[in-house]
Amino acid sequence: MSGLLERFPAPAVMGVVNVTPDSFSDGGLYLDPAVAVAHGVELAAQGADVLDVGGESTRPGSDPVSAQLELDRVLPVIEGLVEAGAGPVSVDTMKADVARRALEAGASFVNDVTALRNDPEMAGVVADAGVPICLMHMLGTPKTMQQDPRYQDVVAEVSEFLLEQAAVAEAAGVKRELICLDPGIGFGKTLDHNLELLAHLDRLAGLGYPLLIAVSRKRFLGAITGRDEGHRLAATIAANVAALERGAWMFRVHDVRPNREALDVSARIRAAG
Ligand code: PMM
Repeated sequence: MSGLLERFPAPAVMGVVNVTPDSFSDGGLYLDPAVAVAHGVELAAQGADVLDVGGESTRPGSDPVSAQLELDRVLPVIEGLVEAGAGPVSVDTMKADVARRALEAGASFVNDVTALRNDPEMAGVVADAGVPICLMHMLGTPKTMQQDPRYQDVVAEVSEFLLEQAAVAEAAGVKRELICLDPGIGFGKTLDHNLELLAHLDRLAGLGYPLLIAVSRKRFLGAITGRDEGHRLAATIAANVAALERGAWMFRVHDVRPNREALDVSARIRAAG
């Protein structure tokens, strides 16, 4: 089967479907499965290449949830999206059991914000299913990650971590061409850390794996613009276009259509150069 870059040509867009009461920008909006499915169908129509369904908030300070609660939230939505033909669907989870059940229900992509560190069985589940995985960098856990994060050299340390976790995945049998990396903007990073990572994304893009980036509506954009979660679209697009210019491949966003349009135009300009 083809690798990620063939399946999802750049710039690829991942639409966010959060089935949580407490995600930072859309918590509680899509707890009703029918509403979440309708939202996902709409994001697919707006040009999302993949829909990322998550049932556990990872906002700073958040507490973990049980696998059962996560399954109760995500399974009906994944099933509904697959039935509606809105896929492909990604499951945003750090638990192997949730990933396994989600894949059985029709998901075909795993997004693990702990990059296989939370659950020793995750790599095996992904390898057995033969599906793509996103490995994300996070310093600490969502509960504690924003308490004074420190690095000597954030770009080097994030790069080193991501390469180590990619090696863990490959050792477990995950195909190299199905692995993508994500620096985890906002996950144990100050404003300056986030900016440094974005400014030097070309170094991360040069590691040899496609690079996923998720800046959508995040707090660091509010720190710069003074705008709340509902008014960070222009800031999100600016950051995504800057990331595309530095070699990012997939863009995880809440607002699919405007990001899709901006990224497509920017990519065409790049290609003409
Ligand atoms: N951020 C959030 C959730 N999932 N997954 C990846 N791969 N990268 C991220 O940066 C990321 C993620 C938190 O944002 P949300 O609450 O808006 O979903």
